Amino acid sequence: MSKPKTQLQQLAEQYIDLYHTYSGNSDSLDKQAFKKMLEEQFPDTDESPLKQQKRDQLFEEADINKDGKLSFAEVGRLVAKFIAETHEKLRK
Ligand SMILES: [Ca+2]
Repeated sequence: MSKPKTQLQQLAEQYIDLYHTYSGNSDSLDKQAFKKMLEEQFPDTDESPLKQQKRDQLFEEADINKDGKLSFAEVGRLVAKFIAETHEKLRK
């Protein structure tokens, strides 16, 4: 019988699953896939023009190598930032 997975191993697998839900077989997220991810993972986000502008800005910031798509590592940085922000909020 294999050992139960540690919390960190489970977290890694969940992130990998999440990423591939939106990247499909392409191994990167384009703007459309990124939009879908934000809509589904943050369902209470409104769709005002301002929010769309923010989403585009978020995409540009996350796209470190400026190739117009988000790699596994680029989305990982965004998720790490989100986790850090959530942690900050919870500490208050
Ligand atoms: Ca990129």
